[in-house]
Parts: sequence; C-alpha cells; structure tokens
Amino acid sequence: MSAPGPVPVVDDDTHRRHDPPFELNAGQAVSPVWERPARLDAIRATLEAAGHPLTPAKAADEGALLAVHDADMVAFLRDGYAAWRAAGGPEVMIADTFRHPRVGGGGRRSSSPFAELGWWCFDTATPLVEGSYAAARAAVDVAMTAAGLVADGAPAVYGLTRPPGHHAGADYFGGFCLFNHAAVAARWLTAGGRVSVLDLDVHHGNGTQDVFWRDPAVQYVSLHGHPDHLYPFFTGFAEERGEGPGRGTILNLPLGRDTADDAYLDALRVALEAVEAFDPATVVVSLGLDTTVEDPIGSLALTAAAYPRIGQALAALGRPLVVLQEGGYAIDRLGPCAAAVLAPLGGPAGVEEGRVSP
Ligand code: SP5
Ligand code: ZN
Repeated sequence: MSAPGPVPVVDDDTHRRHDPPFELNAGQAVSPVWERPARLDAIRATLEAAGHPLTPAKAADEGALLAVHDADMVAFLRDGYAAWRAAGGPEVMIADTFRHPRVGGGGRRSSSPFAELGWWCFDTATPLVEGSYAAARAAVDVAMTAAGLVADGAPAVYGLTRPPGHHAGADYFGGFCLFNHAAVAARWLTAGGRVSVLDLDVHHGNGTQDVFWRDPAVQYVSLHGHPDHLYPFFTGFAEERGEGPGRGTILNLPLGRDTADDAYLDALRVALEAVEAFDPATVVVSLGLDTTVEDPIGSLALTAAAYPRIGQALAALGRPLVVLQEGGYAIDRLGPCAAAVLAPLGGPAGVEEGRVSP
C-alpha cells in the first residue's frame, strides 16, 4: 500500500486586503468580523507543516469570471467603493437600503453611489473596504489555478480561497462572499466533462445552487444546517431540485441542529452516492469548516474525529478533486480539520513504508 502523496495548496496573500473592521449581525456591530485573514493564515501554517507544498496563484482570465458573474456586478465590485468614497461614504461600506423583489423588480438602477451596494448585496454582514475587490479577484485566481492543476492531472488540489464564495450568485453577493470562485472553477471545468459541486460548508450555498439551477452539466449537492434555523434561511430546503434541463441535478440534505459525526457521515454517504450516480469527471468541494462543534456561528456538532472520515469518504470517490476553502470561524480548529480532510487525498505517491519506490 502506498501512502497518499502531498496535496498542492494554492495560496495568495492578496486576501489580506479584505479586512473590514466590523460587520452588522442582527443590526449590531460585531468586531472583529468572523471572516478575517487569520483564518487562512492558520490553515496555511498547518498544511505547510504537514508537508503539503504551497503553490502561488496565477492570474486567471477574466472570461472565466464573466462566465458566471454579471459584468455590471464585476464592475461595481471593482469601482463602486471608490465611487462611494468620492460621494462622501465612510471607510466601511455597508448598505442600508436593499433591493427587494417588489422594490426594484423593474430592474432600473439608481445613479446614486449610496444605492449601488444595496442593489447587489443581500445582507449587512458583508462590508466592503478598499482592498475587497483585489482580494475577491485573487480568490478567483486561486480557485482557477487549483482547477487548472487538476485539469492537468493532479488527483487533488486545495485552494486557499478567501473571502469565501458560495453565497454569491450571478448578479448578487453576500454572506461574506463576493465572487463565487467554486462556481467559476466548476463552470470552467465543464470543458472536461460533467462536474459535481459538493458543498460541505454549514451554510447552504445558495449562490452556487442558483448559478447551476438550470444547468445539466453541473450537479450541486449540499449538506448544511437546516434553513429553518440557519443562514441563509431562504434556500437549502430539500424540495429545491433544479429546473428545466437542470431538474434533479440539485440535492439538498439539510441537517438538524447539533448533528454530530455519525449522522453527518450517514448524510455524506447519501451525498456521495448521488455524486457517483452523476458520474462527474471532476468534483469541486466547497469545504467550509464551520461544521465543528466549536464554530461560533455554525449549528452542527462535528468533533475532530469526523474530519479524517470525511477525507476518506472523498478519497474513496476516486475522482479528481478541487477543494476550495469556504467558511469556518473557530480559527484554532481550521488547520487541523483541513489537514485531516487533505491527508488521504494525494493519490499514490510512490512512497512505501517511508521509502521512495523506484
Ligand atoms: C461562507 C460563510 O460561512 N458565510 C456565512 C455567513 C453568515 N453570516 C451571518 C452571520 C450571523 C452570525 N450570527 C451569530 C449568531 C451567534 N450565535
Ligand atoms: Zn458557512
């Protein structure tokens, strides 16, 4: 038996430029924010110490981003902060007026820089600062670099993406997410055949589901805290299955509060059976690590023992894996959990009993 090899870890420091000083949760300022640079620093340090090689991100073609996201939203994320500041807006950009299906359903935008964020963003927990666009764009580069390495034959690659992405849709964002890098990578990977997105973040990936709602080439399978108790509240119910040519390519497995290891692994088995049945050429894993019992905003109760089992289950798929970081806010837990998931994923390394095989 050969031991699994190391898994390349794609990394880019630009994520640090997205570092808002506070967010609003339930209308109250929360500081520090949950989604902060130290999260990735912790994961990177642990993975590096475990022997996984760091690989720099390469700039991705804008076309891959625009194959998922509305060009006007991309332009807003690039230029909207400067316009808000030029109009006298404060350093931390949070909307106070939001588009609603019946307020703005006509589709006409206001030319006020103060209206723009509420047009594109759906919550108050996703502040923008000067460096947010650069960070979000770099996260897309990380994801696309990881996808490229897998397309070139790596059995598994881990992309250290931050900010996360799975709550962002084609023309909206929120939930700490700006660009949906998992969706961008998945759509790009369809050039090589069907793709499954397996979303293990504790929150439902409403954005990814929406992007692929009618798309028969991409399956979306998610395990998450039930929307009756957990953000994003309005999506992730079991009856959401996709529509039109995408009907049946979405599988939501909402879990009750405090779901622990065995019940979670049972649900993961159901999810992986659905992936097997879809027979994808590549699997994109949206790896949120906010499923731990220690997570300050999650609702599940996984112990450290669950994560090696999750890694084994993913390895048993025997399919190319692009693993992308989503949420996870119990910072001390992130490195060990990520390392445990990654350990079995490297494929045969030619290393046996500690010796390099000829
Ligand atoms: C990618 C990701 O994990 N996004 C999650 C976004 C959650 N945003 C809402 C945060 C609300 C926190 N409520 C705290 C309740 C503590 N008991
Ligand atoms: Zn999450």
